[in-house]
Amino acid sequence: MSMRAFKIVLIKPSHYDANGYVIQWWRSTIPSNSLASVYGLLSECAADHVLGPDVDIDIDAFDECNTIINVRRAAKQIREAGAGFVGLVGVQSNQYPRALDLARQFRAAGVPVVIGGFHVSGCISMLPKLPSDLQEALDLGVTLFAGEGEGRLGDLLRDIHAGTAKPIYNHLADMPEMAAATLPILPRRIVTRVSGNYTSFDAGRGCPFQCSFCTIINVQGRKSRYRTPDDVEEIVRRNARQGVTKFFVTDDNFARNKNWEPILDRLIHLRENEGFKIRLLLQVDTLCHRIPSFIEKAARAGCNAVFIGLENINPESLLGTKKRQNKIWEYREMLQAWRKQKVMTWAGYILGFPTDTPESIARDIDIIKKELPIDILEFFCLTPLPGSEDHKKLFVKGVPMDPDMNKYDLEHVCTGHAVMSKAQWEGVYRDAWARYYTEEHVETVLRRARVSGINLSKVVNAMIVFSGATRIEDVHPLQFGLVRRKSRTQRRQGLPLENPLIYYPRRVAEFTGNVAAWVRHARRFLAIKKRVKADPAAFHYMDEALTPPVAGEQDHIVEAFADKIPKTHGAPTQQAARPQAVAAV
Ligand code: B12
Ligand code: SF4
Repeated sequence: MSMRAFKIVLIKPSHYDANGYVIQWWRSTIPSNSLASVYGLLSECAADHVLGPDVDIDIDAFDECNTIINVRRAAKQIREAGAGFVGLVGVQSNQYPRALDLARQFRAAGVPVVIGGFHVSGCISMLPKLPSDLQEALDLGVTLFAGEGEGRLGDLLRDIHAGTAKPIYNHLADMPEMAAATLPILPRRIVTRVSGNYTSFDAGRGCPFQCSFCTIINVQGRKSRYRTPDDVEEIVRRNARQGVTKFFVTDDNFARNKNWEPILDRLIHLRENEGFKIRLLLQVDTLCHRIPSFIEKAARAGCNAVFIGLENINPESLLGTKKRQNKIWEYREMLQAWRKQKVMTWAGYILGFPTDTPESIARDIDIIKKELPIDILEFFCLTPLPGSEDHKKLFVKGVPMDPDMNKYDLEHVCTGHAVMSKAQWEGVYRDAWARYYTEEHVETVLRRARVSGINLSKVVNAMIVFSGATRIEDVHPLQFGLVRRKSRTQRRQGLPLENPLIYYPRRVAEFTGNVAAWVRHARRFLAIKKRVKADPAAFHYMDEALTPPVAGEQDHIVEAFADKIPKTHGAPTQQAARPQAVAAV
């Protein structure tokens, strides 16, 4: 039988920096689970010969965060194969302008293009009409894929192969079950482009909560869906066979995964009885410490860093966004429970809730530093992300929002604020990083790590990256990688290509300047680490954040917000804020 070819090129687009250059690195730091998922689904289609026994499906996958895409070569490969398409994968709103620029080039070369991910799904799920940027894609002849791919990609491939692909595939009304869903696995050659050879998988999707700034509930639904422990074990075993044992579990809240315990038990078994060197990065909520054995088992299963959706410490702000599940009076106990298991804690903090002012934010960061034993804190601007309730409300009311989706990366201010001007809000974002990562606080965090037995190198390295990424590279740490790459020829549509004689000398100066800044910055933090390591007193360090809460006594953090704590079940009884407690921070 003579074989025909069908070539698929998957690209996870990055996004543009302030000068219109693609943000990409020699090595990225966080793997793309969307790429792993879609690659897994298409590999299954290839193995099942969904286009017939005589059609050979060949798939390439690239994460643009760590690879410069050669558009001409990819288009040529598809044309030479005689059939195929480019899939732009997991496209978030901030990546959509870049995706559209790539799509434009591929369409000009006559190649079919499909775009999937949160921007397409979020807009189609929430907005009363198609926004102009999605319409622009349709006008280019691009296919939009809304909803999840599990169980649907065979039909899509058959349509593309037959030349009958529809403009829009909308599967949002029908969420696929995760039990026995296809496994998200990338080949080792793609995983090794991520620093530390981390890969990822989602053990579940959907979230029962209702935060108004969140897109997840409107795209993946409020009903939680889970992979089986068998499938998770298989993901780990198959990755381990190719030498990959470090995983970012991308569930927005693994603590609410119904199968968390059997999954962790399997991983514990693999580590303790079969010698797997598993490392896990988990995302959890602020109430996870209430689940018996959860934290202990997570640590035994290899979790050495955990991301906690703290979002804010002001109960009024949390309530305003329907984040009712965050109970600030339990934060310290929860953080201490992770420290007891020697797990590094990493929390996200959102700036720009309606009641926030520059002064209140500065005060809140100081409270956190003094009273909560968090290691890494990262900041975001509250952003009306397409797909969220916040975005829908503003869109429907016609409230001005920045039309440039490239800025919806949570580092830019995209809409107005009740109290702060745009400049104030932007200033607050910049200052927040500097306010948290002072040398004095780096030392405090390292002393806390020393006394808690948390790996000092891991903490200091993370602090170097999180405090330096925005200042030195002007990118959020979640977009950071090792050694910035900048292709002169891959510039945002509408911006001119710069003269090489001007571009390259400037680029060399910028690159060497940044390397020198990183070296200086790292040296300062490493000197602090050396000092803490050499100090025997560090083993007996104690401060308010490390002091276990005493039953019946109220924390300062609770006192500071006493009048804002809603009367909900389990909340501490309201008392007037003690003036000296507020003054102390
Ligand atoms: C893991 C994660 C990351 C990781 C990795 C990214 C990734 N996509 O894997 C990291 C840490 C890098 C990251 C960073 C950011 N993230 Co993020 N991230 C997530 C998270 C938690 C999981 C992503 C995931 O794996 N989902 C599961 C996959 C399988 O779903 P999916 O991408 O939708 O893909 C399915 C379908 O859409 C479809 N599909 C997707 N692509 C394609 C392509 C084709 C051709 C087809 C046919 C089908 C198809 O099939 C897939 C399988 O079913 C999501 C929340 C969530 N629950 O999804 C947020 C989320 C995607 N992130 C978000 C944001 C805002 C960011 C940041 C901008 C903010 C920040 N500073 O944190 C940065 C930006 C970084 C950058 N510019 O690259 C938002 C995006 C919202 C929006 N409207 O854009 C989300 C939804 C969270 C939220 N706050 O609401 N993120
Ligand atoms: S922000 Fe987190 S907790 Fe809130 S609805 Fe979204 S996924 Fe759930």
